Amino acid sequence: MPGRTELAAWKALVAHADALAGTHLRELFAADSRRGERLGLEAAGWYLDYSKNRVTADTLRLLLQLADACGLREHIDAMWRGEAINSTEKRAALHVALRAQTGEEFLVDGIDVVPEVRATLERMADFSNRVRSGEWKGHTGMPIRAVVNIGIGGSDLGPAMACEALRHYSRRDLEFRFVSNVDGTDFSEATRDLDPAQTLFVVCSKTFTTQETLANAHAARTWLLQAMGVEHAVSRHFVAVSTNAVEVAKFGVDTANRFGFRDWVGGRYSMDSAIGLSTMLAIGAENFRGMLGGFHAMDAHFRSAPFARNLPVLHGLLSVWNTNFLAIESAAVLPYDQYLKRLPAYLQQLVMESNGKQITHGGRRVEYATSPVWWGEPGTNGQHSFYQLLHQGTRRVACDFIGFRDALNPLGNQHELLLANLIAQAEALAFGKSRQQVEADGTEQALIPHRVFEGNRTSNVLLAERLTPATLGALVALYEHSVFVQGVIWDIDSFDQWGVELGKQLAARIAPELADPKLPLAHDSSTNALIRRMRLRNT
Ligand code: G6Q
Repeated sequence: MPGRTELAAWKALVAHADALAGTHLRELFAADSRRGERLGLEAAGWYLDYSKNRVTADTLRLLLQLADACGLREHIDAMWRGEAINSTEKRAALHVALRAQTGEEFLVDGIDVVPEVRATLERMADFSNRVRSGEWKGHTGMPIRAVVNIGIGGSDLGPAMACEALRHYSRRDLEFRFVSNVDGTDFSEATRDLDPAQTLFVVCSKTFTTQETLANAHAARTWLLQAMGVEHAVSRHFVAVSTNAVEVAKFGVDTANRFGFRDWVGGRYSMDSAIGLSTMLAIGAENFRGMLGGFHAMDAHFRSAPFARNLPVLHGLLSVWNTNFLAIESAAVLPYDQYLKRLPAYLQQLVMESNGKQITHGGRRVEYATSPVWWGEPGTNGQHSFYQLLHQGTRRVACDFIGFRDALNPLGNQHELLLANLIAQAEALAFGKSRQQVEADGTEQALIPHRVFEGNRTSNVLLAERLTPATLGALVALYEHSVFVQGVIWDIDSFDQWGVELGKQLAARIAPELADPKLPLAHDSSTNALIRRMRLRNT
């Protein structure tokens, strides 16, 4: 198969981007009075307005041709069939099976995995009902009042984001904390005001070998045992979520309290697996099922809608357009909802760990850019911080604005203010403010260039009626599938993460060198000097 840049659709897009370079969004809107509605699309409770992307009908037609030329339909089918689309790890990536609905079947190596998924969900529901009702007691007979999730990366960011996003639906008499960093401060600050007798630790680790998580889990064990005195207290205060039953048992967690999942669930795609146990403890089993329903609604849309009307497909293709043909190197996710304050961090991992790659499935180096840099903050806070660069900086950033029509916490007219800001920002980025307008304001001559906004800056607006477990699920599924679409176009494995290995190996070598000043150092001169400097505390 020819490389991506050899495809006719790719070449046509390069030429098309050139031809479109001088066209401003103002002209595109002026030429079509219905553009704002025509370039809009609704699915699974979400409305995407993509009219403020620098695209025409031709752009979309060529992007859809590119998708066909890259075999997007076949790749989606392969994912759903449970094929080993994670080519470097030779595994399926079947997170869609985690939200399968009645009657659906997902096969991995010829075995339907849905019954096991269902059984795990039942066990999670039973356990969380017991904890939430107070039936589950700690070692001294007291009910649980605080849940501390210990995990990192994919075993932290999803539940941490979801617990925050769905706080409105959560039990307010249960406290939820998340410990991920190997920095002892994280654990110490998370637990300093907790009562061990009423604290439950949920240790989340797919492998149960992750250095940071094991260090924190051991710290938690020590913290608990110092208060309880007896080893068997552990079984009332620790549960584990892991694929590794052997290591969980070695740690001392009762195997009855292990919730499993399979290796076809990648860490950053695992928030709706048993890794979501803390989320279920917070919002209850019914709401968790509601969230899975939202994921499933977006899955079903992604699987069946024609590409031209397919929300994740268009979202992904627009990202490819921005990245490869408009040379936009960065994307900001800007949720206008305080509950979504952890969404940018969650998406950073989902997007950049998935598509921050440079080697194709076939082992060749790519000749084009892959994942943009993703970042963001909730609005309106970001407006008083980095939006200056979005509007007038020399770099282009593609923005995703996210908002909800209904306020969960209505307070005077604050929700209208919030939404007005969201809509205004997208408008300002696209249309800017011309020199003539600035002059007409009577602006002092010297300030005119400073007050001009050139506009023509790309954004998507994603709107839903209300932040619910279902709309959150659908939103995450939208991004998961968008990332997949981009990975298919770029011909990379979106489901591995070899890039995190080297640092881990070197840290494992340096840790003992820091601890023992007598060990000889054989790194480069900078690394040696840094190690020596940090050893000083020991000498
Ligand atoms: C996610 C990555 C990574 C992983 C963490 C934690 O896709 O694989 O972020 O989730 O390294 O791994 P464990 O769950 O095995 O502790």
